[in-house]
Amino acid sequence: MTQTFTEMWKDLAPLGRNPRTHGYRRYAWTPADRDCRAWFQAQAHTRGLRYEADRNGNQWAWLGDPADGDAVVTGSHLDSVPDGGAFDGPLGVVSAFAALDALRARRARPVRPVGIVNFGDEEGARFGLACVGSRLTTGQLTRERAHALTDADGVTLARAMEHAGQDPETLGPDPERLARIGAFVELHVEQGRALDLSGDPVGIASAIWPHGRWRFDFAGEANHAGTTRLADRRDPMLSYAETVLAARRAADLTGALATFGKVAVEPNGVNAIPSLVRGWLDSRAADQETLDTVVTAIEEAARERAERDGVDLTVVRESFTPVVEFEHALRDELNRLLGGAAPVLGTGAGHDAGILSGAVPTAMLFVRNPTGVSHSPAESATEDDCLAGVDALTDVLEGLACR
Ligand code: HGY
Ligand code: MN
Ligand code: MN
Repeated sequence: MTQTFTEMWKDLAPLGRNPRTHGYRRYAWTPADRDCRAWFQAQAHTRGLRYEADRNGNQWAWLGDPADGDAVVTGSHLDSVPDGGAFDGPLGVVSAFAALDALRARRARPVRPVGIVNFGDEEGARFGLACVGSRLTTGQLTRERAHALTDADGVTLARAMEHAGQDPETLGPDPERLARIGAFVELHVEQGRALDLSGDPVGIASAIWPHGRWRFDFAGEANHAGTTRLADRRDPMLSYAETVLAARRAADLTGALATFGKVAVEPNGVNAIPSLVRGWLDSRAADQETLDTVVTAIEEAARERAERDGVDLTVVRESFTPVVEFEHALRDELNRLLGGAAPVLGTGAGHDAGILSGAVPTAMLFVRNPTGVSHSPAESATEDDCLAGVDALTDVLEGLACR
């Protein structure tokens, strides 16, 4: 039996949810990820869709034959950040299945293949790099680099994939698959309050801010916390702390965003001065120049302080996504299909749609988030708004695929 939006949502809800925090921990190639993938495959099967798992960890469900080309694809991702919310990613996948059901209920006849996708490892919560499935597909991430990605326990992505029964040797660009896609539309919960403020349940994306992740390694000297004179210390925690404050100041001054949200300390003992503090900077800005300015300012502040502390600093840019301006023709077409009144919004959040945008015409729909909170268990959207999102996506699929 085909499930409704609400039934699918209920079915998916317990998978990978931590009982203590109520947040999701759906990391790539873990049992929670496997359960989400099984859920996707089952949804494809109950609808009689053609199911494929590709070489790069993405799942596809097809109405019609993708080999016919010029396909209209929708979907998002099912993985999460550490203790993420229920909506970021899954809303786009569940809405995709529900919209396809609605298309069928309308007796709309697609003249183009319609695909639903679950992109693998969008958040990069386990291996540190976001949008792994879509980056591999477009060639923005090489197999060699992917193989070397390592989680916090030292497990490589290649090992984790093998463990999950996926062959890591076949990772790599998939131009044939991309060539079959005529349009990709990702529906996503809004990760801000623009729609709440404008009073609209659904909006359309204009652009994604340029953004990236930088790893700051502060290397000092481990020593006894009770016997080492302050003057004799080479304490990387001090350099790190100053850098976090400098990041906030630089972001404030430039109108950019800069966040240290993840930190690792060695040896991580209460009574030991750390030998190493490793902090990850996530920074985003409306334009490239501002992003360069803020990251340079943070790095300069970090170097200055590290020198004073006798600490060695290495900064590595682990990932970067340039500004994405979604294709205007497709964006305008979506606007027309939705009655011409949907607000058009930019976003600071990254998405597989952004990665794909260099290879295929891509657009995004946003569904109102009443608090704007995201990447947290408090992330939310009302059921009415979710259903409005499904309606909008159905109109878009009908308009694009059923002419
Ligand atoms: O981090 C991001 O912007 C996205 O949600 N992956
Ligand atoms: Mn996210
Ligand atoms: Mn997302």
